[in-house]
Amino acid sequence: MKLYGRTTSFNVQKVLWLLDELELEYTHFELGGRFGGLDEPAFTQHNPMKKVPVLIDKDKVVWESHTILRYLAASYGAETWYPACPYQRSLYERWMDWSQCVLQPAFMATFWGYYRKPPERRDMIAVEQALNTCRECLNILESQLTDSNYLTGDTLNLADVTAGAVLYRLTSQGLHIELPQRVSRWYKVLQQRAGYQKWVMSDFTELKAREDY
Ligand SMILES: N[C@@H](CCC(=O)N[C@@H](CS)C(=O)NCC(=O)O)C(=O)O
Repeated sequence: MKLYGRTTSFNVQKVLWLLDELELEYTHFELGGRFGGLDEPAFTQHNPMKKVPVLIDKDKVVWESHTILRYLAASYGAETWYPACPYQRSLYERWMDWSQCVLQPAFMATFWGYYRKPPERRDMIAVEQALNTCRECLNILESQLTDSNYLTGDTLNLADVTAGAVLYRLTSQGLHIELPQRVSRWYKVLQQRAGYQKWVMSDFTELKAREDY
């Protein structure tokens, strides 16, 4: 299996984390960002969107990070990663979709509005508004979390991978945001996973004030 995409990409990190959770063997190729290569015909024939991550599994090509996560979980995960029952799957898939449509855009607005802009180009009113949306999202997560260690049950699943991956940069980019109590406990549990430490909690300072990719 081959995974293409720069390690500093948040969307690539989710896939790398899952590959490690599933204990799969793969070769990782840095691509995009300062590594370039997204306009090369050899790459665009795989992903016409010219974006990373892209997974190649033998003769199969998969792009879009959440589609890759579902593909890996369905192909190689145990029942807890991809239950046969559609309703059981929907219990975590709704959080994946919510992450992509609501949580991640709010976080990205803070990251691109603050961290990836030089100070003189920051619109701090817009950043604060996005931060407030993130706080609302954290409160939603807080009400979902129970005594269980994970977002939708007793084991780690794709809801945790997608929503949980946001927490590191959201809390490490220099903006003030407090995690509610249960979210904070959940974050501590995620931080103990080797894949989270290795891929999600990795250095992202090369993205500071970088607006070009
Ligand atoms: N919705 C897509 C977004 C893909 C995307 O925007 N990838 C970014 C990195 S996070 C990218 O390829 N940017 C160009 C670059 O890194 O050069 C996904 O989840 O896979």
